[in-house]
Amino acid sequence: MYKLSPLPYDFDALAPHISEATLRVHHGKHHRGYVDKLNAAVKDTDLAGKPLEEVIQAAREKSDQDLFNNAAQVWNHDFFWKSMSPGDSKPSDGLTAAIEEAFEDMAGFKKAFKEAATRQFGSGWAWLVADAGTLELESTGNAELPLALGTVPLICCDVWEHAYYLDYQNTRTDFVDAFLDHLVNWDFASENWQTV
Ligand code: MN3
Repeated sequence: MYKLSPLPYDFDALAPHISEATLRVHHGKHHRGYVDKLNAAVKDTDLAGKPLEEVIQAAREKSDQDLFNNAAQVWNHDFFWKSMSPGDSKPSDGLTAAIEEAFEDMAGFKKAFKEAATRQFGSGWAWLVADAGTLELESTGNAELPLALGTVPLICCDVWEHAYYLDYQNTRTDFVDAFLDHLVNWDFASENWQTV
């Protein structure tokens, strides 16, 4: 059985940037729904109990879109919760240097990430990834994720409407600004950068 990972902080910890009401429905209904559907889909199959990454890969190989969507959305949400933290954090020296090389400075990074998050039409995700030691931005639709693309994700932002509608209604850009200015867990991003 796959489990719903607990949030790494309290439900009210990201307020006012993300409200307790949003986190409760996003984690307790949306994320839980993907976990439940994943468990139902792999029950009594040889994929039951396999690492999530293997399930995602197997679903892709056999073009099982339903299984892919639920497995990938569980992975994406686990990663998204870890991409945020309530406290102030800063990128490591190494990651700062990589940001300056790729985007000139932190303002350049934020501008580029915001573009990646807003050009994704409809539901999806924005990712800061490392590709062969260079930072890049990716946008993916629906449940799609960078795992199979050979890049290493450092952080992601959920840009499905359910991530921001209660707090920001239709203004995704305001949500992404709040994510970039107040919520990014740079300790997590820096740890992921170290594995590249
Ligand atoms: Mn979501």
